[in-house]
Amino acid sequence: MNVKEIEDLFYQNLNELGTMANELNKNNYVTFSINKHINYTNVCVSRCPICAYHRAEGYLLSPEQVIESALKAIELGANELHIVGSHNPEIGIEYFEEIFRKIKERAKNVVIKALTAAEIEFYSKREGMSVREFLDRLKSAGLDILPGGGAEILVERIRKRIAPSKVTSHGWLRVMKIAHELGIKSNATMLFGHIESYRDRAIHLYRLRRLQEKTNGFLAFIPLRFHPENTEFSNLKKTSLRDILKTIAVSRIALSNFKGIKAYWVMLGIKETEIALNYGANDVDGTVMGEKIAHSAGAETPLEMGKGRILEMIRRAGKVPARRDAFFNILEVYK
Ligand code: V47
Repeated sequence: MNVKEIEDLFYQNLNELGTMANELNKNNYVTFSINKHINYTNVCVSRCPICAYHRAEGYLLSPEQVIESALKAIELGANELHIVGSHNPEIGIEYFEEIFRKIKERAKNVVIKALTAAEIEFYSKREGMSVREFLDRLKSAGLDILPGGGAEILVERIRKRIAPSKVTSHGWLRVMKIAHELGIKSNATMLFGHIESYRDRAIHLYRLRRLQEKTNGFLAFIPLRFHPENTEFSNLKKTSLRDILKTIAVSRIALSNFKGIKAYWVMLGIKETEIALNYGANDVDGTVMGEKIAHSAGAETPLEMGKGRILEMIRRAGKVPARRDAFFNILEVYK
């Protein structure tokens, strides 16, 4: 598929797109994981205009606090940790090494999904290390997967306005390519519903599809609905349900080489997520158990969802819930 073909999809009839996308999810499963999000700091030198997370009072969790929070979640059944923060110049590689190593010592089977490509670029530069060397060190300490954040829109003209001091589009894709070459899988996100056009979304999707053709290192794609509250774009309205469904459906079609298309309930909303499951999304992320980035920008969803509520949401959509691990292997099907 080329950019034009992807862009054209955005102008197609929504119901037809939904049917096409839904059919691409071969079995009727919608997956989820028992996971825990931990945001280790919000102190950030990049201060992106689209982000509200750095605006609250600054904090930095100690390695012990992160580890304690992780172990508590593991006791509650979490098998996947999602650890991300911001660009805090006080932190060095040893901070992450200590956290990953100590978590793995206590819970060797838990999967550590941590640090976006933007964070990897920032902290490796701060250390004066190459991205490869930095990732290699973190992999040895226990890092398993890179989450998909920080991608925003992989088009420089837009990026300059929404995230001017952060990793470039090329830089983001480069970190992912290196991670994949080192055997570290990753996800990819796209922040939509702000100042970008359909064409920009199409370029973003095309670039991800191309990299996936080369490396096959991506697991899931997560379209993130932009929340304008407390950001420099607070004059914008949240994008519509129609736009969410269209974007999910186009993503499923354009990224047919990705295992998962996540409807991330925290950012989409619960009702919207349920509908998205019939428009090409085949995953709802997980229990999450506490998240700060979307909620600082006005998300009204709960801070966590119990397994029971997740099963209910998936079944209401007419789908079969299946618990997965972080690599998208099915662990249990709830018939
Ligand atoms: O990187 C920032 C985005 C991301 C806002 O990989 C905003 O499994 C909406 O990446 N409104 C963090 N979004 C979330 C994320 C994620 C979530 C779930 C699963 C995975 C995964 C990754 O949130 C940031 C940024 O792109 N963001 N500000 C905002 N105002």
